[in-house]
Amino acid sequence: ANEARAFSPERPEDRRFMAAAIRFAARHAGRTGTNPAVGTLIVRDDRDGRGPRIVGRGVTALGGRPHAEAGALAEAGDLARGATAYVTLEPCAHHGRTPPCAEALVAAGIARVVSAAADPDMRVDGKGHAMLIAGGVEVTPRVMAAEAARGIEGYLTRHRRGRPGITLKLALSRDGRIGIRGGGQVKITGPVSDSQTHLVRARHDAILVGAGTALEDDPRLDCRLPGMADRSPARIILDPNLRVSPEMTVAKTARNVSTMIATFETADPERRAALAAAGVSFIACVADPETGRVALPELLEDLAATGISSILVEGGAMIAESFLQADLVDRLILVTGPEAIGAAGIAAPIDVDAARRRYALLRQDVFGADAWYEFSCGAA
Ligand code: AOF
Ligand code: ZN
Repeated sequence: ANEARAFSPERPEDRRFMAAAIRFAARHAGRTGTNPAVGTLIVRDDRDGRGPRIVGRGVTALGGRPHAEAGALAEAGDLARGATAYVTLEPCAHHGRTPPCAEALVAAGIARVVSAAADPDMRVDGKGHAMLIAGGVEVTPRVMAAEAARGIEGYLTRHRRGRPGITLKLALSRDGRIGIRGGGQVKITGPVSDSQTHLVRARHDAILVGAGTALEDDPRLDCRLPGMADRSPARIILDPNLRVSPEMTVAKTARNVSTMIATFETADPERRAALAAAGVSFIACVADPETGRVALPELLEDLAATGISSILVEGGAMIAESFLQADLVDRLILVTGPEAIGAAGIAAPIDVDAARRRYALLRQDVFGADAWYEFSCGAA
């Protein structure tokens, strides 16, 4: 209750500016390393009849530093004095590689801070707001918190659960199949949803597929949107028995795009050496004592420890099923194409109707002849 009294109430214009700050933050989504992509807008109202105007904008820099507030304050200069800062995450309170943003906001004379998502990082977690209030700044927290959290889901999940945020994406034929066993890469969706998929790839730290998919499709697993070649996430191949060979595309391009194979320690050492020589790195995994398959929670924990906050799981019915069964999916994307595959097809582990019953629908779109559905699966 004390805390509530210390905060100042939301104002009518707050949601509009916070929404803009969230959109601004999205520019660097997936490109800020282990740091969340945060947006900051500095807004002042000189009460001269012109209404509030934006005098500074900032987004967490590529790689994670400097933080968003620094850029926005630099752009605003003296105009920051007496202004309101809209920040999509609670400003930080710790001396890391940069001084605390809360301190910088106070020093610049910001009169009011409106923040969205709470920061679970133990070094912040309420201390940023406290530092601002102690410095005489009015604070209005949790404005559009859910919307802001959605943009940094991976970061939040890594902090709260010690594993990366998981998005599972499945392309389904009209009759609910995801491909044909032994049939190679089957085209299910059209070009518009395919470019959306590449955009989704760019927003994740890593793409994960099973060895089966890798062997069947020999995929590139990169972001092929024009001008976005450098946005390709790392590739993770779940290959416990090391079946991937050095001749495959992922291995041949491992020098350009970080490529990791999750494999049992018992995997063939010669093949391992050949892949390593091609630039592939390895992450050791253990078997689930019951199923004999890769123990996913342990693997995800290890991947989080390497700094991976978000993973897009893209391939293989078995892999998809394992993630769903283990309740490890935070976001589910289902894209349905117009054609049927027929009885020879591999049945999807989940379809749109089942997903609608189980999860909350976040977004629904039509891309060419395809339908695109996004569900939120967890408590996040
Ligand atoms: C902010 N603004 O733009 C971001 C913040 O390693 P450091 O020193 O950069 O600190 C990382 C932490 O900073 C990260 O875990 C999160 O708590 C916060 N990120 N904070 O005020 C920003 N990206
Ligand atoms: Zn900061």
